[in-house]
Amino acid sequence: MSKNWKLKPHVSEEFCSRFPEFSSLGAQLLFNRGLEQREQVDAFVDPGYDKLHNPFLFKDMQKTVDRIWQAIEEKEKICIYGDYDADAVTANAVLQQALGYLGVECESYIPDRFTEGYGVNMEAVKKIKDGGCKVIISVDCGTNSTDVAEWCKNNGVDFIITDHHEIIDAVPDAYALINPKNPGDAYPYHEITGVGVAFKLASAMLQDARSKQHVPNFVEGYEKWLLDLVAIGTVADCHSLMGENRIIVKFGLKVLAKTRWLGLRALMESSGLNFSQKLPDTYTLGFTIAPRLNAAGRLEHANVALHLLMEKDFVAAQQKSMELEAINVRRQDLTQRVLSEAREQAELLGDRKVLVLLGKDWPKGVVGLAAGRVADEFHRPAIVLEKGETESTGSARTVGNFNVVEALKAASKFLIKFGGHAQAAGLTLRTADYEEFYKTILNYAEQHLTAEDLEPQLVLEAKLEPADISLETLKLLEKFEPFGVANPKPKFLVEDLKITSIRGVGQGEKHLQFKFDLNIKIVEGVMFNCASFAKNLKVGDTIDAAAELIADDWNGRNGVKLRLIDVKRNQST
Ligand SMILES: [Mn+2]
Repeated sequence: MSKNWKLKPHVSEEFCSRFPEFSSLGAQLLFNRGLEQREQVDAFVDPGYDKLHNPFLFKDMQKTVDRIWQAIEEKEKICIYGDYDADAVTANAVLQQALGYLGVECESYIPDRFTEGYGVNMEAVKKIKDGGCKVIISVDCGTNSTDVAEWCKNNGVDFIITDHHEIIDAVPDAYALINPKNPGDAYPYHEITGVGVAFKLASAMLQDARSKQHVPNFVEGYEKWLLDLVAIGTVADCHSLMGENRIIVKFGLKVLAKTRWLGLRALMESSGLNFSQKLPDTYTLGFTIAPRLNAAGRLEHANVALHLLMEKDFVAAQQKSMELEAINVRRQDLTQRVLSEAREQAELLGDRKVLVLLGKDWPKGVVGLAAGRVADEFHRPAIVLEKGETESTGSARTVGNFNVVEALKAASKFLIKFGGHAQAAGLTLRTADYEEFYKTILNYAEQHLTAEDLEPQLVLEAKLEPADISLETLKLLEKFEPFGVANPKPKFLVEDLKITSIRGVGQGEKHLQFKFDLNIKIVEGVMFNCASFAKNLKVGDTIDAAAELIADDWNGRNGVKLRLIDVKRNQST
């Protein structure tokens, strides 16, 4: 089935005239990203490192920095406590590395997904205190651990929270709360991730160390070597890549190509990445590196990933990365198995507007991945749960503007716990209430899920004229990199493509290679994993396409071609 194509409204002449250094196509892309003021456009085009915000804008930053110095001087033990996803694991590593540079070895603690669940738990904090730690620094979590904050306060532990999550109830009474969502905080950027906040603390410590001349042989700009991991965590956490995150990711990608993290180097080697030919991009971070870091916490324990990142011996790092690679292969197999069983169940449910799927032996670590895929494939909100005797745990993913947390709230009397964002949430359900829960969710969807939400949509940024299919446009697109959330790789509408050659390639000929006659020139195109409709196309047909413009450097060529994402038979033929 072809998707519904939505072409962005055409930019005005007046808007184009304000940015004369851009072609009208370039102006259209700026406009589509909401970049309308001169300063916004300049900051976007030139995301300079010196434009990162001052870490001391966080309300509790100075207090935290002073406390850490005190711990260093008095040789108090510090423990960094973080969750098990890639954002948290990179945050943990970044902070450990920076404090290590300042001469203090920190301990780290990551809860077990299967026995402890996410967030800061009291049992763990008690254990950490019994182990002699007086300072606990949380990364990517802790904002809503009000009970832990109170316990720490009463038991002689200074609990420093670094986090980016919303405050749900009360502000925790912690020693410090470094979170842009802290009421009254002056930090201006709210899209920062967990690893971003950890990096801010690291930068603040390093700045302070320099001004106090605390560290002999202090290397100016040392913190830049941390940026590759910060970029990985930021992309993994699916936050906007506009604003400060754009600067972080842009520089992080440069640093990654010559990374100093031996563990990361080993991981790239074992996953077949090689940057001598082509520099890493956000796709590499999001689809190769982050899934591997996440795999450890999904199937076993996130310490496997953290210990790899912190490894100082390359041979040991290679061993650890092979171990992680093997876990990731298992994670892929498990996801495929759960996905195929989930698909079968979904088919049986017919045209129910929301899919709630339940399976024994669907590991909790991968049900979220399966829910995302099911929602995508069936164009419907999906909830996928691991079925347990009494409790079933899983994840929800949405489509369109349907808010899954609100949907879960409407059915909360059947839930033991739930939480998350509009697009994605986690939940634990009383297994016996599955039927009632499903009915309630369907009722809610009946009222709140619109026909538009259920329509598979493809947003196209502009119509690409034959003359725009050029190296010049490719250069324009490079200025918009790195792509990601809030700054997607542009997809275009290309009309009247007359097929002069078509050929199946790859296993089972699942990819198609085209040549098109565009009157003024011949253009090549490629379509990966074609649907059956595309396979019926033949020479002489004229099609319209939703496509990206990509480089064609095969055999030393220096050209461009179209990567077709969706095609439709041209209406006028
Ligand atoms: Mn996070």
